[in-house]
Amino acid sequence: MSIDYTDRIPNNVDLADDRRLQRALEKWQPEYLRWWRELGPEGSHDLEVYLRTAISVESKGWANFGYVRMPDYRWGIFLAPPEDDRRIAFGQHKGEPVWQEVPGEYRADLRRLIVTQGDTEPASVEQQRHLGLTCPSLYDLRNLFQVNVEEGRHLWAMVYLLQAHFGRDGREEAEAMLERHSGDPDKPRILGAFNEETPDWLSFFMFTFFTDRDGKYQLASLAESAFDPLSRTCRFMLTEEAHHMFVGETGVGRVVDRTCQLMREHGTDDVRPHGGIDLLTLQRYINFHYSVSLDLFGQELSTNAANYYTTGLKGRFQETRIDDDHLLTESRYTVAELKGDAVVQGEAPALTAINERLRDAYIDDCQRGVDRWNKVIADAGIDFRFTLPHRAFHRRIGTFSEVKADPDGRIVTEAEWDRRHHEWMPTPEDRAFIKSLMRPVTEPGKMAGWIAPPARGIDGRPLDFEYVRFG
Ligand code: BYC
Ligand code: FE
Ligand code: FE
Repeated sequence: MSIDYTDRIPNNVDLADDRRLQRALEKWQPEYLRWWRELGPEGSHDLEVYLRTAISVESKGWANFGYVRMPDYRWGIFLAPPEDDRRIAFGQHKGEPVWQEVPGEYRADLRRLIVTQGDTEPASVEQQRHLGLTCPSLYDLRNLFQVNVEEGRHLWAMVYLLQAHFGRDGREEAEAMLERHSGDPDKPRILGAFNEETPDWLSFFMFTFFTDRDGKYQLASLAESAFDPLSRTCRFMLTEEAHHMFVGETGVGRVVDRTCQLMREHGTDDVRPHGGIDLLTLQRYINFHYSVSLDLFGQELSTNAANYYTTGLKGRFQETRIDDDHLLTESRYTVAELKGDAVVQGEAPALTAINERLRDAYIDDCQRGVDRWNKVIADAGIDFRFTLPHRAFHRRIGTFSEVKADPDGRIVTEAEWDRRHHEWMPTPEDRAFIKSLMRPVTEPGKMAGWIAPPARGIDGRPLDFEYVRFG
C-alpha cells in the first residue's frame, strides 16, 4: 500500500476523497507546525537530518532514508493494511465483526483513550526539546530527531482518528493536544511521567527505554481494539516504537560500556573524576524512570480497564495468542497488595486486574533489557548488577502510592525515606554532575567521553557519516 506524497498530507486513507476531513486536517496542520516550531526540537530548524520516512506501510517497504530539512518533514497518516474479515477477539462482542465506525455507546470511552494516548506524543517532544543542544554525537542527534518526528507523527495518528470519527468534539480535542504542555502548571499533560523533565541525555535514554516501552504495551493493547481504525493505526505505530526502545536500550548500554571501561582503566568505581557516570548513579536513574513508568499502567484494580476490556475497546497484550475464554468473567489474577506493613500476593477478578497484568508483562520486558546491560558489566569482569526496584517503590498511582517503600519493597517510615532516599533516587548532585557532562559533540564520528560508540551506524552507514548537516 503506497503513500500519496503529492498530497499536502501524505496518507494511505484516501484523504483526497474525504473533503471534510481533509479540510479539518489542513486547518489543524498550521497549528501543529507552529507548535513544532515553538516547542519542538530547539535549534533544529536549519538542520538537514538523515531520517527515515514512511513511504509504504508494508512490513519491509516503509523505511526510506534520506536527508530532510527538519521543518519539511512529511508528517502523514498511515494505517497498517486492513485484515480480511477481522473479528473482535475478546469481551462481550467477541466473534462479531470489528467496527469501522464508533458505536454511540462507546464514544466517550474511546475518545478518552485516544486523547490520553495522543497527549503523550507531543508531551515527549516537549520534554526532549533542549537535548539537541548537548548531543553526545551526530549519530545520537539524528536518533533524537528521528524519535521526535515519529512522536509528532503519532500525534497525527490520534488526531486523524479524532477528526475522522468524533465530529466537533474530536476537532476540539485535536486543538487541546497543542494547548496542554508538559510541566505546565495550569494545563499539564494528562499522565504523570509526561510532566517530568528530560533534562539530559542519560534521562533521554532512560525515558526511551522505560517510558517508550509503556508505549509499546499500551499500543499493543489498543491494537487489539474492536474499533478497527484504532487497531490499524496502532499496529503501524508499533513498528516505529521499536526504534525508540532501541535508542534507549543501546543508549544506556553504551553508557554502561564506557563506565566499565573507565573503571578498569583507572582501577576504581569512582569514575566521575574521569568523566564517566558511576554505576550507582545509573542505578538511581533506573529507579526513577522505572517507577515513574510503572505508574503509567494505572491502578492495580481498575473498573475503567475492566469496562474497556468487556466492551472490546482495549485488549490485553497479544490477546489472540492467550489461551483462555477472552471473557474473563470467571478468572482470577494474582495482584500484589498491602497487608499492614507487608506486601503480599493477593487475588482479584482478572477483569479488574487488566492493568496489573499489562504491568507484569512490561516488568518482564524491562528485566530482559536490564539483563543485557548486566551482561556488559559481567563481560567487563566487574562484580556489580543492576536491579529493577520493587513495584512498591516510589509510586504515585495505585495501592503503593499510600506508603513509602525501599527498592527491595520493604515498607519504610517517612523519616527513613527522608533520611535514605538519596541512596535510591537521583540527587540534585547527581543531576548537576550529569548536566556538567552535557557538552555538544558535533564532529562526525566523535563521541562524548561518557558514552561508548554504538556497534554500528544507521542504515549501513559508517559511524563517521554526517548524520546531521548544519546549514
Ligand atoms: N497519571 O482506573 P485507573 C506512549 C488516572 S506511552 C495521571 O487505574 P485506567 C509514549 C486515570 O486516568 C502510552 N493519572 O485508570 C511513550 C483515572 O482517572 P479518573 C500512553 C493517572 O483508565 C513515550 C484514575 O487515575 N498510552 O505512548 O484504568 C513517548 C484511575 O485510574 C495515571 C496510554 O496510556 C497516571 N500515570 O488506566 C511518547 C493508553 N494513571 O477516571 C509516547 C491510553 C491513572 O479517576 N490510556 N490515572 O479521572 C489508558 O489506557 C488508561 O488511561 C491508563 C490508566 C492505562 C493510562
Ligand atoms: Fe509514540
Ligand atoms: Fe515512542
